Amino acid sequence: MSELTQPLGAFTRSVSGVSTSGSSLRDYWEGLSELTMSRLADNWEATTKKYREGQRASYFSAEFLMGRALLNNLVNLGLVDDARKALEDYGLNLTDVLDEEPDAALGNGGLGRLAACFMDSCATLNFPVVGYGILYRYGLFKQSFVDGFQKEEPDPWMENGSPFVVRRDSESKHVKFADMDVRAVPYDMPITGYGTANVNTLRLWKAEPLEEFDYDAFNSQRFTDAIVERERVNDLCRVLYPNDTTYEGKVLRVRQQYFFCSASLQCLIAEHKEAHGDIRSFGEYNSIQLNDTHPVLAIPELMRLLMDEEGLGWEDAWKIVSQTFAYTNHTVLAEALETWETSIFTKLFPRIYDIVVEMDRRFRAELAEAGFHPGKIEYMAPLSGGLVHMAWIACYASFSINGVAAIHSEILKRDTLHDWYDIWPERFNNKTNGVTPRRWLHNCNPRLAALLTEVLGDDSWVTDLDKLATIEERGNADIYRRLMEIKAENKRDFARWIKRRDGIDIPTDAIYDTIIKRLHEYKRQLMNALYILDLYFRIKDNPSMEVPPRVFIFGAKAAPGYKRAKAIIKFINEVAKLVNNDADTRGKITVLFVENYNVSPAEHIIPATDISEQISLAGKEASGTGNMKFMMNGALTLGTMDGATVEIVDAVGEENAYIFGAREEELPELRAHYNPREQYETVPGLKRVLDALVDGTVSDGGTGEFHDLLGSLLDGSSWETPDVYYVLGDFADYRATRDRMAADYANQEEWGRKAWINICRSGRFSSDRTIADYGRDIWGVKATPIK
Ligand code: H2P
Repeated sequence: MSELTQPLGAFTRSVSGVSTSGSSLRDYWEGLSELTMSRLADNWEATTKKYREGQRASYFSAEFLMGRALLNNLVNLGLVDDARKALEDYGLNLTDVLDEEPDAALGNGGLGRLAACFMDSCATLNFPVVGYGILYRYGLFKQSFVDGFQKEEPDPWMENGSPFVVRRDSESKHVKFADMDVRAVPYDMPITGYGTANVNTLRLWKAEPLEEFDYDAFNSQRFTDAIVERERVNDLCRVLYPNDTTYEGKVLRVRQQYFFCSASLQCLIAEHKEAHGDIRSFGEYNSIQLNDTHPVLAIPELMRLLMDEEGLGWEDAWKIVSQTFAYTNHTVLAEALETWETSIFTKLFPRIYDIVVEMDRRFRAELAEAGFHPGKIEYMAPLSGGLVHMAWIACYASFSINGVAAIHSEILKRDTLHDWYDIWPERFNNKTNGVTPRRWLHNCNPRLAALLTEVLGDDSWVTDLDKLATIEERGNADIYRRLMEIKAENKRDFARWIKRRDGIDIPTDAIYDTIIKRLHEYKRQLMNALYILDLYFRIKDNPSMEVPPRVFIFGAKAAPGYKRAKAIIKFINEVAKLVNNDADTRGKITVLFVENYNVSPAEHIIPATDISEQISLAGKEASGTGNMKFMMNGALTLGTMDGATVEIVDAVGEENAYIFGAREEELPELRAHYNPREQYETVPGLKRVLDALVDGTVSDGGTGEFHDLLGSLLDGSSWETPDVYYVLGDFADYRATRDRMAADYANQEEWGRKAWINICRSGRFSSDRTIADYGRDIWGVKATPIK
């Protein structure tokens, strides 16, 4: 019997209210989770207390894409083997129980997942950092395919409670809007680290009515008024917004942003005063990292709290504010530069609007004094054209401004934020993203983890990924063979998983070639699908053509309002239908579009993948983080010189990756003479696949969406130039490179050698490195172990 058998039984009975034999898998999951919570409680409390004493940082983010918590916590507490044995004592297996946990999908994609990796690294490094966000009732929507079209359904991930979220009523705060007052109730999630007793905190706020009911209204028979009012407050945290919001969503979105910023700041101020007495030292002890512009309302809100609640004057308050905030930009696309109609501000919080007006006045005066051109001042001002410019406020008030990969940070300085860089070059810095090697290697790929530990002689790589560099030279034919065997076993696991999950059969003896990320035109999933269709036609033309068997894996959600992205999903599904059902190509090429892609599916897909598709148009993908997860798991990158792929290539050498496509610096020149129609006519294969969009080969179900897709590539429209993302321009090189890569796979030893080099050189893409950089260069925090 395992040490955990008895307590597991007790916790499971207590959640199910029946005997262990009558308890469901879900009850066991909950029981084991409660048991885990009981094991970390004391250290959690001790960590929280200790962190309040010294210098600390807060990570403000509207998104935290956490995924599942139980396995991660069991690993960190060293309880995996005991838990497995305990469950066996009840006739159950750990994997089945872990599968009961819903993903906490409080994010849209890379930005939210980065925040989650950061939480993991902060805890592992014993850094006094707390994450602050929103407890959405519905996380990212659940995706299903109906006749190949994406359908969205709400995902009530916490409807049955969550053992890993603890409500802390006593620390509730009061957040005021002009039209409503709400209670902000914190729900805390423990963040365990690897190889440490420290347990950090992610604090997610939920909005509730100040009083559960307006009893007067209720008693005077106005039931519905009372209930409507209550629902209005509950609406606040109901849904996570996708990146492109409609006008109706905007007011609510701004409300959400202000809500969590205000509550978090009130909390930080109260804790600071308790620990240090004087509010004036707030900026010396606190750094707040703004994860994109979503939490930028924290800037005027901190001004308000310092002036209106703490009695400071503007100058003193501004000094504190400009010591406190640091801003991270995550994209050069339009969404990087959130702007809100001033009417939203005056409606929701007139006082915040007044503060922004005063900021704007001072900013304009400062620049005029320094001799700036009025046109430039107008462009850079916090308020202009009837809009509040959140990114400009962030740049004005923050002492640090960073991009998320070297190339991206350079583009910020050169283009997106060039005017600010001109004035305050010292504020700009780069922090290349990273991913946690616990979730994305150690936990999701145990076979590879065991091999690395064996070769290194210990498992110190789990918290010091650079250690892998020291074993690179031990690579030999035997290691490469074992690596390929591990990959093959992971493929068989993955095939079993997808069979069980979705009832789909896929070959296991094939190259697994994967693209998993948010669906966006710039990420060019369309180019990938066009290649597959072209390959299909080539095999049809020449059935005896030698092609290594390949499985093309997709995972992607499209924002519900993003029509063209949804059309691309339909197109990929159409290609899958065509290719998978044709006897001429069956077994040779298979397309698998994994429904409802999320963190947990990624944990199955990545260890099984051979080829990591990172094919965005150069200059558009700020960093990418999937590219790093694949590299750590021995997939080779097929990509453009974009985002962090540039640094991956720098680490492994171009000979250990497959790089194609226009370079960012070449594009302006290429574009000047670019004619997509000419590509269509002259690039081999292109005409046929593009025609297939509209000649009946595939069907958009009569929606006209494929006509629109084709039009966007060939003709553009009055508001956009044709082929904005240069799909046709890069196609020929993509095709040649991808063909060459597939052919190279035949040499397994050589492939294994390249995979080994990728794994061994992935150290710099650990989020431990990233967080150490933030801690040292921006936050000034130090490791603060409780033991
Ligand atoms: C974004 C960028 C990625 C970047 C990530 C984290 C917004 O993620 O586009 O290039 O790696 O932030 O910095 P995503 O597209 O996946 O939502």
